[in-house]
Amino acid sequence: MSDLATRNTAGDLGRLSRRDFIKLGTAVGAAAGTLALGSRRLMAMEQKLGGDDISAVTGAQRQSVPYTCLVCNIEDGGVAFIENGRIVKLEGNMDHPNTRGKLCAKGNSGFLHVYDPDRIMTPLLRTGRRGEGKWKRISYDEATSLLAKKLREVIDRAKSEGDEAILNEIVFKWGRNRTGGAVHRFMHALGSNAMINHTNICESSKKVGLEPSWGPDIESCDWANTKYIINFGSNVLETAYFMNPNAQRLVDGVVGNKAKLVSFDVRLSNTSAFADEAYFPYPGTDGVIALAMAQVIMNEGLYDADFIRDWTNVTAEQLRTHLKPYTPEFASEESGVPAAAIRRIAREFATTKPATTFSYRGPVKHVYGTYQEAAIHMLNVITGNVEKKGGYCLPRGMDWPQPQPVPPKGKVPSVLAAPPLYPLASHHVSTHAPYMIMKGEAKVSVWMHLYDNPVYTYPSSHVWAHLLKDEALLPFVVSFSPYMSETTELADLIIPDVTYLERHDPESMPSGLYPCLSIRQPVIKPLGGTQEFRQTLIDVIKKVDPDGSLGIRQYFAFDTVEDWMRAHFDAIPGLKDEGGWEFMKRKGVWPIYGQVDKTTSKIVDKNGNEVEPEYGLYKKPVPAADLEGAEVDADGTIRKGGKAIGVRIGDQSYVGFATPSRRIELYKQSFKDYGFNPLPVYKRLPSRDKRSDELVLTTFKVNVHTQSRTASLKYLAELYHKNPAWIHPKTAAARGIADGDLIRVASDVGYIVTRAHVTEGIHPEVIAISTACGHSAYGRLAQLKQRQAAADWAQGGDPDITHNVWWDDKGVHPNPIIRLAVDPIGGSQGWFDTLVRVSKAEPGDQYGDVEASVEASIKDYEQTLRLAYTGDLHRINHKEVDIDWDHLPEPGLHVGGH
Ligand SMILES: Nc1nc2c(c(=O)[nH]1)N[C@H]1C(S)=C(S)[C@@H](COP(=O)(O)OP(=O)(O)OC[C@H]3O[C@@H](n4cnc5c(=O)[nH]c(N)nc54)[C@H](O)[C@@H]3O)O[C@H]1N2
Ligand SMILES: Nc1nc2c(c(=O)[nH]1)N[C@H]1C(S)=C(S)[C@@H](COP(=O)(O)OP(=O)(O)OC[C@H]3O[C@@H](n4cnc5c(=O)[nH]c(N)nc54)[C@H](O)[C@@H]3O)O[C@H]1N2
Ligand code: SF4
Ligand SMILES: [Mo]
Repeated sequence: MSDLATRNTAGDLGRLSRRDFIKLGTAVGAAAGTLALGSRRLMAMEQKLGGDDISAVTGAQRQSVPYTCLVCNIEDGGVAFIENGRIVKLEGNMDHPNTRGKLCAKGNSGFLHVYDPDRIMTPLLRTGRRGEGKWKRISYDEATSLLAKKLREVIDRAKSEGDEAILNEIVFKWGRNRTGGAVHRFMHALGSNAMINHTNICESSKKVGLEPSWGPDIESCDWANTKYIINFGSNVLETAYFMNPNAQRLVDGVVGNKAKLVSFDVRLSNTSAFADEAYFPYPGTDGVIALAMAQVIMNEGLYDADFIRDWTNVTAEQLRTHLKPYTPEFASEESGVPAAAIRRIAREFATTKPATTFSYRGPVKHVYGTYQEAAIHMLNVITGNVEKKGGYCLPRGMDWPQPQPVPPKGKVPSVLAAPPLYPLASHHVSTHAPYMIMKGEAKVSVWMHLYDNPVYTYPSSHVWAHLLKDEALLPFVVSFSPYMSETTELADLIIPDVTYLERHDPESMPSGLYPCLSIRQPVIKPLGGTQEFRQTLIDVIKKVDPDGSLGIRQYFAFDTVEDWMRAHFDAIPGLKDEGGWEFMKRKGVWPIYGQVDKTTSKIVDKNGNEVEPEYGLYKKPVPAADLEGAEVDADGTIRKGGKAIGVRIGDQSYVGFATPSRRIELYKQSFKDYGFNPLPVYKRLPSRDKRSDELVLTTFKVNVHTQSRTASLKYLAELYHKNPAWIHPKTAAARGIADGDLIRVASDVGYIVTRAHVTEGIHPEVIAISTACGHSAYGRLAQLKQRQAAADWAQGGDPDITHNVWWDDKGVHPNPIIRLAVDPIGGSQGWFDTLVRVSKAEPGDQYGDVEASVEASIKDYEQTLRLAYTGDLHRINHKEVDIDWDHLPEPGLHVGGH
């Protein structure tokens, strides 16, 4: 009854017009004698989202500036509201077609990055031993001169010795790089190819499972219009790629469109909790479940025969033969998911149209994760759900031109960037860098880090600390971080970047079905004379090559950072006519497709009609000019100049997919060339055969934190700051562990001491620990040292942090005990394969204790190399592949991954 009453009231209020509000405001205001202010405040209450905003305190109109979020990497569109030069609020940009005016909790809290009292406000030069915490403040001018001098020394040595390989001693490692090509420009200008990113600890086996098959590295599901979704190990509602835009549309689909959601996760994630059906497979068995579903679909004739015939490089018969071993009963034995459920879900998926899968790190962060992704992808292909409304679509991003001239790549491939034993791993194998350097396979003179915290974020993270402390192996280490992270504190020189709200970047993220470009721009003047990374690059290059005689300076001929941005955006047809860079500064995003309908949240035109996204991209016609002089093969492939440019079906010529045959290549010849199975297979992992006293350790992300970056944001830390280990009641009871008990979690490289969170929401053979807590650096709040004095390079204090923190548990970080184990195909770290022994803490154990051995991790490295295509275990694991094992391609330096 009261519920109804509340709703009625809300309904009446909802019908009040703007005029009514102002009238009301005037009356109230007049009575209080504050007419003008009263009405303005009330106008603030009825603000258009993303539009005008008025301070409720002073009545002042706030300035609004659009930007692109980067609290996580989904790149939502935002609008910052500024009052007296200070950011007071962030909101979603209503013009961004995928964000639709909504930011998540992290996005809303992002301005705290700017005002983090422990932010590094000046370049710092190390004065004590590495990691001792002794720094000297220097100017940006001194800092960029020092870095330029170190780089120039390498260049001069390469010249005098006539050996360009020396240039690869300049190494750049990034984690989150959203610079729109700036780092590549910088490194290639210097002549080095030695660039590595974090993608192999992120999701690279997903990418390698998809790219050779259909071109891009990810899918974009049409959540809102679908009728059936199978989620394999992604946590769309709180993490996952495109988290905020995907979560919005997942809810639209499930609630608004009555789509069914079936979710596979080893624990009850918030996404699984929201699903119609949730399953808890044994870790690393999603692939066999997908293969069994594919078998059911093929055997029962539920597949899309036309799509397989016209658009793949396999026949239905070939698939049926390949899938023969993967019965639902076999999949059930491996995964623990009932065979009847596998069969029924397969039938439902194939007969409910449209349908789509979505998958993220759950299936791929295992050794052989590439096969798992390829198997899941195949379900969409054989049911013909690809690029359909409500189906499994290609990602839609947009490109921007690079300012001319663009430097060519370095002349010599880098062994760090493209390890020879991983020829299919097109996204680097960055976990291997420390081991390769320790073994003398790569020499480093200058090591630069951007947005990168391997001492916290990598598996066996202690190995990175070990490497970074070694001044012989890494003689000069530079960090561009504005925060004193676990990694940055081991640098020699820090040249702090500004925060994402104070700098320029071009952006495009395929976070929905509407492709768009967006920008980052300073929404306020960078605080305290700090300088953005892009400017630092310009300054360094100008100092490396002061007179242009090295031929490097020409690539950085920008007077200002804004000139650089103009060069990107003023050259885009269509955007240029609307004002180019000036348009982007005003709107933050382009194109503007329409507006967000207030009741349906769909993008509509000015008449209220939905602006439908484009579907069927692969069916666009090949341009007539391209067809001139082209030839058509017997199988319909259109070729020109030796290259496939499309597919001929009947009398139509379609562009097809971005693969060598323009079809979806479920059969991957490149895999076979190295002795891997060209079609997706299931490989039983060692974790499946574990001892009964062992558990599989899984880590996961939570909705209000991003990687290592947000523990110092008060609003978020208050919501989530400790991470006890999830453990099943039966598993806990067998070890005498009760909820809240201190426990030891030990792998073969070390142990941590943490607490137990006993819950039924987890597979009994799994223990799960969230990531984002347990910092040993990253400012005072992250370490719960908020009462300590600020460092002298920081911004000072924030009473909300020094006097208003009620919690006394910062959590325990699991990464030191996570074992290195890499997928030999995609080169991706098997995060979820570490076996651990869990027991009650031992006498003397303290909460937060961590022990980890570098020697043990080196053994893991040697072990994982045995799986690489040249290794002995590879042959044993791929006996079924019909290949001349004595004539595998020689490992060699290759250009992949540059
Ligand atoms: N809030 C938030 N959102 C983020 C990020 C963030 O830091 N915070 N980071 C962004 C980035 S970089 C990424 S890569 C994405 C990652 O997005 P997700 O992949 O969605 O997130 P994860 O937590 O890494 O892992 C997903 C799930 O896999 C489960 N899992 C583990 N092993 C298995 C398995 O064998 N099978 C199945 N089915 N499930 C398993 C875990 O329990 C976990 O719930 O998130 C992005 N979005
Ligand atoms: N146990 C466990 N570990 C994981 C994961 C997991 O699921 N479990 N997930 C993994 C995944 S998916 C990923 S993508 C990686 C991410 O790993 P990383 O890319 O290493 O981590 P981030 O925390 O995103 O950012 C690293 C650093 O960027 C710097 N930084 C922050 N803001 C700025 C800025 O404005 N400018 C500049 N220049 N620098 C800045 C800070 O020093 C910060 O520590 O972590 C992985 N680690
Ligand atoms: S998901 Fe949240 S933090 Fe990530 S970009 Fe979007 S609003 Fe920002
Ligand atoms: Mo990631």
